[in-house]
Amino acid sequence: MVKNLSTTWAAALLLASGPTARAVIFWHTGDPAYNASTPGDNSGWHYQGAFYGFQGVPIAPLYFITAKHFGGSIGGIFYFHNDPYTTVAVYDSPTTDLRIWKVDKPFPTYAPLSSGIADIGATATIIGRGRQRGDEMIVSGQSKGWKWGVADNVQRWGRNVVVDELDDAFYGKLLYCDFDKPGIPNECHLSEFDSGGSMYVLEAGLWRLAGINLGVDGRFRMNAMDNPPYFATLFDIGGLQIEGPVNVFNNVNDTENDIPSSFYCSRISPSLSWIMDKAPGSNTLAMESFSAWQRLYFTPTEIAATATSNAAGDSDQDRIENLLEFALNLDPTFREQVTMTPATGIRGLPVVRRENISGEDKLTIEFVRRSSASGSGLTYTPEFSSDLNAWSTAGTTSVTTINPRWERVKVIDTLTTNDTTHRCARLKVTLNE
Ligand SMILES: [Ca+2]
Ligand SMILES: [Ca+2]
Ligand SMILES: [Ca+2]
Repeated sequence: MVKNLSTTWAAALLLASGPTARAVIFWHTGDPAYNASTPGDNSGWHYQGAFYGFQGVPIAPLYFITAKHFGGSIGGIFYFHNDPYTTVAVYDSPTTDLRIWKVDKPFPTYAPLSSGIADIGATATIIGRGRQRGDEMIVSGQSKGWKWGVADNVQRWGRNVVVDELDDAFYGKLLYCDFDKPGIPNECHLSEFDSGGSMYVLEAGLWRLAGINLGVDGRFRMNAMDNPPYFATLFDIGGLQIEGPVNVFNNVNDTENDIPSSFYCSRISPSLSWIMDKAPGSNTLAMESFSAWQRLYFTPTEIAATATSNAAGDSDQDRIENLLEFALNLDPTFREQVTMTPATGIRGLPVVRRENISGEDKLTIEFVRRSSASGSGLTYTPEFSSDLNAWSTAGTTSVTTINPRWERVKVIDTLTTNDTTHRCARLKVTLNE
């Protein structure tokens, strides 16, 4: 593949068959345990399943998507939160590295797909199970990045900014990110065994699958004596040689500015019609009941141990019961008490404020709510009180649709600061499942 940067050079790739994407690697730390648990923001982590040491993502009741290039065969087991699904059929994209597998029983829920409108320039969440960071690479006294380290198959997440789409003659339309120094918080690169892992972008209030990890730039060498060539996680390839066609190496000038290496994901949006054809039910929002949601965060063993996973449970010990984690778009496996951002928030505890409304000071309560069409079985009841004893549901309610699953609700109290000296608001959530 050829990408035009400040210099033009050819890039080879592939994160599985030989060098295919494995674990996420970071600019700012080589700690192999870093970001090996949920980011807590529902940005895709819980949709990742395990398949042959790689990953895949459920996209419809009976289908998951992954990379083609690492292989697999019918009868292979896909593990979704330790729940085994047996593959019964496979469909290969004719123009990309995407591959869809059919399984023997339905997934409880599945990932929303990106339409493509928010991909370019997005701060994406990248998830994979690839290698650790290896030895530092020094060229002419300057640090350039790191060679690949050991493979540990640990699922990690990072972030990067999607630079652009690239049309590759062999792999079709790709999204790519540059590994910048220092980049954004959690700036990451990919390596061998990250293949089949995923890129998610935030679109219309939901993190959606935008790409499947494919490959990286490389191989590299310092000069013809530097044998054999290798893959590396480089924030500056200046002064090195990069492989174009196999075994043909091109010099990259060492300029004043760093020339970052990149990683590539097979872009989902140009393949949507193929995906919907092969995976009926994909590109829709799954109906999400409490029991379906439980299986997105907990293993069958944890669900059997009901005190961990049931509505009253609080497995992450953040004092927010699972029912409220479900109702307010929180992560029941991530310990935090975050309040929703007024007017724009998509997750968090209700925000209660005193606001000046048309010249009078009143209490308001604002929260995210699962829509009645989303299958949640929840009822949300905001209430006001002057004495914590008598509670009233009276108020002026406005509802903003975020997406078909979520809406933002704001209720303005009927009383003003002239009517009462004390006023409180609360949100009651009940499950009618
Ligand atoms: Ca970057
Ligand atoms: Ca909790
Ligand atoms: Ca939590």
